[in-house]
Amino acid sequence: MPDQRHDWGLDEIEALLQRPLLDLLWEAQTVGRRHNPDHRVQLASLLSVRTGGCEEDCAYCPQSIHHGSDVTGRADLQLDVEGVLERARAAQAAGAERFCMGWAWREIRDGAAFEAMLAMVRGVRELGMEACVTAGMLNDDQARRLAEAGLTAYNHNLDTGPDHYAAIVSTRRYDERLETLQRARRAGLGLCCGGIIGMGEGLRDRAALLQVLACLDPHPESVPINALVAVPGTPLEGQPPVDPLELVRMVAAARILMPISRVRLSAGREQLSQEAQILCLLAGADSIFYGDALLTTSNPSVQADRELLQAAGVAPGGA
Ligand code: SAM
Ligand code: DTB
Ligand code: SF4
Repeated sequence: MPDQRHDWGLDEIEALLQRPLLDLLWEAQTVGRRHNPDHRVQLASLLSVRTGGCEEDCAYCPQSIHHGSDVTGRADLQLDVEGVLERARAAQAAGAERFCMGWAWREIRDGAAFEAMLAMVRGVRELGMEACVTAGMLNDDQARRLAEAGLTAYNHNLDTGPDHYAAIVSTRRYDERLETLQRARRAGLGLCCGGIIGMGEGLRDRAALLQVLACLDPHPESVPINALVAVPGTPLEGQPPVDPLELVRMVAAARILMPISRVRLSAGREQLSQEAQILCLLAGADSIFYGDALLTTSNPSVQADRELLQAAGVAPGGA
């Protein structure tokens, strides 16, 4: 594809993020329409299979044992295979094409919980849905077994730029995140990898995150862009809300840099007006998380999202 590059420079991306908004939107739409002519929006539903009790100290995350947020200590909260597949069937009946499952783990461990994860992946794929798992670091054998089970993509976010990372997470290195991504890729898995804005980062950190993503070859097939949900009890609880137009810019830049990737407008939509969300769609977002909950926080209702798509005049689809 002539418009896919993997050699983006930091200054170039920073300049892109600062373009006059209407120019940025115009270019993002031009790129987006070339690859998704009807601008179909994929609906993905999310389920937390294993909630809370995580050893990592990610400053944004309510599931870390290091923070005083609500879900801490609910380490026993683990759903079983049939319960998860029931939720997947319900999500499909409501219109979702992709089912994403989360485990609050630092890394995957072998044993009954991993065997159950594989069974969940097989079950979701048998329904004809895409399946995505996010469960922390993994080894080569685990990646291979997930691929064999038919997993569509492994989600592992880089969250922010390399220089800002240590201010957000101290229990693992950026390099370890990149190694996990490489391992998933080597096993033949699709990648879902993105980040969060609103964590006190500068424009250069946002550009640096986008640079790392866009220099992956191939690009991640799926790029979630989250606005921080500032959860009480987490170290980032006092962060000011993200300016919606900053999110629009981030989505537009991701669309231009990674033309054929699915750019997912992820956490933080509840804080956005319908108009701001439509601007994000216009900027190139072609997927949303659909369903009343994200992992531990709430998401706009299914009804509100039906109204959003109706107001924008876009049809769901595009698996
Ligand atoms: N433990 C695994 C990991 O960290 O890779 C998987 C679960 S983790 C909750 C998945 C992603 O959710 C994180 O990488 C982060 O990008 C996003 N996330 C978590 N808490 C968030 C918040 N409060 N606001 C926005 N995004 C958040
Ligand atoms: C992603 O980038 N965002 C989703 C999904 N991938 C796993 C998770 C958002 C979590 C928001 C906070 C919560 O609900 O706990
Ligand atoms: Fe939360 Fe994942 Fe970090 Fe654990 S590794 S604290 S679940 S973001």
